Amino acid sequence: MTDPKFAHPDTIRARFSAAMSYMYRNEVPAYGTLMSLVSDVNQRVLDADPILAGNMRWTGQLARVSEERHGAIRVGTAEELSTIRRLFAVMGMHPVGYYDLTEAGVPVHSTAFRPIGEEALRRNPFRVFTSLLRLDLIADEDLRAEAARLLESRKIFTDRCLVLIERSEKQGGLTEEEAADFVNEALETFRWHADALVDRALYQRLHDAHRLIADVVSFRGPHINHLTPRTLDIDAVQKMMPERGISPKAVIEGPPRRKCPILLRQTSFKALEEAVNFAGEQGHHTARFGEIEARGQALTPKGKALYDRLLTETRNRVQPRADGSNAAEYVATLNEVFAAFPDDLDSIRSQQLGYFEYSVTEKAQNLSGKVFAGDPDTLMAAGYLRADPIVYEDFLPVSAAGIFQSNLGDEAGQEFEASPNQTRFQEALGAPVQDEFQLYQDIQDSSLARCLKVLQGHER
Ligand code: OOG
Ligand code: NI
Repeated sequence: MTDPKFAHPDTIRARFSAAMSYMYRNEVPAYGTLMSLVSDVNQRVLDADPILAGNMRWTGQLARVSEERHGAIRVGTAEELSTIRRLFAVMGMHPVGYYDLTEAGVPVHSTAFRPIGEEALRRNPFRVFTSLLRLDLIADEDLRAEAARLLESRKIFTDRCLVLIERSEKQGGLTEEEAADFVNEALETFRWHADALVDRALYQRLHDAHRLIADVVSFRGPHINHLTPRTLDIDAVQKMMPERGISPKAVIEGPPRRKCPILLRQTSFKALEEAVNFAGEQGHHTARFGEIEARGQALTPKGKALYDRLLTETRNRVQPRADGSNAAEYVATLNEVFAAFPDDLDSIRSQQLGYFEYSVTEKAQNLSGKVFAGDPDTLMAAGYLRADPIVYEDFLPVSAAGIFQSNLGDEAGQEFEASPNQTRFQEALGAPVQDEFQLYQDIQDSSLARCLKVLQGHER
């Protein structure tokens, strides 16, 4: 329970997400163009598909979809990461999942800060994919020491922001006034700084080691590098982007288009080239880009394993080239291989491939007072219980690697020893990450228990 004298963390998160979106729109105008394209397409989809619109209203998603987005940042040190964790906690965002990107040639490991629990997710599902640079993977020892020194010397949080985080932790929340202050101060951490911390020569050395290292180490803060609206038809947006002057990456990451969408499909457009002042000398850097995503159903470990297997099989047959020259072949293969993944909700439910949220139907509600016996399948067949897919709230490492690569430049895929290290990551974070499967399982279990209680007359 949130103390009524404090602003609700969900409200602080919604305000912060809106403020971030406003800031990013001003910094990266193409993001504004993308937002309006996404909102046009979403409206068209909802107008054309009243069943989808009805289902989204029923599950409380209609209200959230136009406000929905994720962002991404990259930090340099354990101290930065653990303070970011405390900052996000003020707005009800907690670390979920561990993603190792070394396997894909990107020297970071990551988590997603996001709200937990159906209520908070319905109110505002804003998430931030947060990566920690793996300095230990820089081979050049001098450069590593130099990078570490730069990171130690920078301050990515305002003093006032740190005071407010601490106050929130001590008081158990922030008053309305403090919350407004906090949103402004927290935003500073994510702002773009055109004045680099380094001169051009050092930037170049960092860049040569890996573009991502230059992006993290050369600047005053972990600028938000993209902000991603959620679309209901990613293929339509992908197709229409060029009409609005935006050129997307070659293929959509993730599963193919399906009747029953699963997990997450994403596409992005290239980073902007931005003018940077390197200790008085002009130069440029590319870091920030745009992305859109379509979210489908969260999968169980069994469903996820099937997804992983089919994606691997697809990529063993065709590796999508960055220039798009084999995009059609890749998509055809993806469709062919994924034919093995059931594409109707009954099969997905009976084979326990995906998570569902249960609710009592209007039909049962209208017969109030009646007691309904039977197991969930019987109750569903009788039309008293319904099961809607739970939306996937997390990320996919192979897709994330594709997104990283598309905006880092295609030469950036570098070989690193795959070295997942969740223990080290959690030490840096100062807390364990939560298991995403458990969170979906909890939502499924509690929704079913609630429904059975109502239907069996224990609670009316
Ligand atoms: C993060 C890339 C991953 C996603 O949506 O998978 C990501 C980054 O480039 O920092 O945002
Ligand atoms: Ni993203």
